[in-house]
Amino acid sequence: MKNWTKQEILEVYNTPLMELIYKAAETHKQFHTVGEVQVSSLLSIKTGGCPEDCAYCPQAARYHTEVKVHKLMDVAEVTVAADNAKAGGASRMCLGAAWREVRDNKDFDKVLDMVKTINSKGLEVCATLGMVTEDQAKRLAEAGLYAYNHNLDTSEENYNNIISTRNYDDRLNTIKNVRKAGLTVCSGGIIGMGEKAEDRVGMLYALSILRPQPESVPINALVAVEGTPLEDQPPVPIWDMVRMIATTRIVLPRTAVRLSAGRMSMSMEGQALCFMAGANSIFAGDKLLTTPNPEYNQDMEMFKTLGLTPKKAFSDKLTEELI
Ligand code: SAM
Ligand code: DTB
Ligand code: SF4
Repeated sequence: MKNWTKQEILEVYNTPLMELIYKAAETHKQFHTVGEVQVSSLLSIKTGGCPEDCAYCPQAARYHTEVKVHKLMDVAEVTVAADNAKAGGASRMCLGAAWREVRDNKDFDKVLDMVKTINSKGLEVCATLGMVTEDQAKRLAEAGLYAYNHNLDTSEENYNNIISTRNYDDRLNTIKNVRKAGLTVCSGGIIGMGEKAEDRVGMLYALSILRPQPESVPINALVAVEGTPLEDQPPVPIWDMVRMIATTRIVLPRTAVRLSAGRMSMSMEGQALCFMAGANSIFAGDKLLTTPNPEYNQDMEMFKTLGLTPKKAFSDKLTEELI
């Protein structure tokens, strides 16, 4: 496995676009099945009221956004959502909670029940619940969790311009705990927060030096939400998204690169370039956690037009290959 330097990643990132897409597509073809895209479902099981100050996030209690606080959902409601997701062709379901960290209480027991239930339906279950200890990660693994999402979001240098209530080491430490529990790691970030190309590269570098490397890397385009400090950020040019996905694909050849938030403002042609450049998955369903996402039927139309097929659950290469 190649040990990338920041300079080398920056050179990849700055490659003329057509050449970059071409190289990324070659890597994609070598390590993945062209045209296979995982349909993932996203559910906000606990919404809003979060004590953290992530500048991009509409769920932070301190910002005045339109998000309504909702306590932890019931297992029965989550079960219905999982059945619907499966019927819609999803092979992975991600549960998100607006928590700073997991606490050992009844709510956590409930989340463990949700994981058990969804896993028993043959879906890959992912959760993103904030910081976790090794013991908590182990309990999630025992309940049948497949992946834990914990994003680095940006470079270490830029981190405290975006978030002050925790630091990069806190994030890396949770990722370590997740690994020790034998879970697969999903960790990526956001572009369009006013960061420099060097920050995008710095984030990819930080992900590339993890051993094993993350099995899954979500690339989000900022959804600028009114009331958050980043509300006035201009939309990310589609070319930046394609460039970021292509660079991620080349630097992390075996990883599942996820075209995550921000598809509302992308054309089908723009998304096609993202798939060409190595994107392996989308979130389907008309809502992400709190913000809109393309209509399900529109995405299915896109799959038809582009000749994409939904990926089956648990068909990824083994973790050992990422070491
Ligand atoms: N509270 C947990 C945490 O922060 O780890 C889990 C949920 S949090 C909403 C999960 C991820 O969603 C964040 O790390 C961030 O990358 C992404 N996210 C949140 N708000 C976003 C936005 N407005 N645009 C794009 N991505 C966003
Ligand atoms: C990730 O990287 N993106 C998803 C998932 N992991 C949890 C979340 C996107 C959230 C977008 C803003 C919202 O809908 O609140
Ligand atoms: Fe809270 Fe997560 Fe939003 Fe940060 S990203 S404010 S930790 S829900």
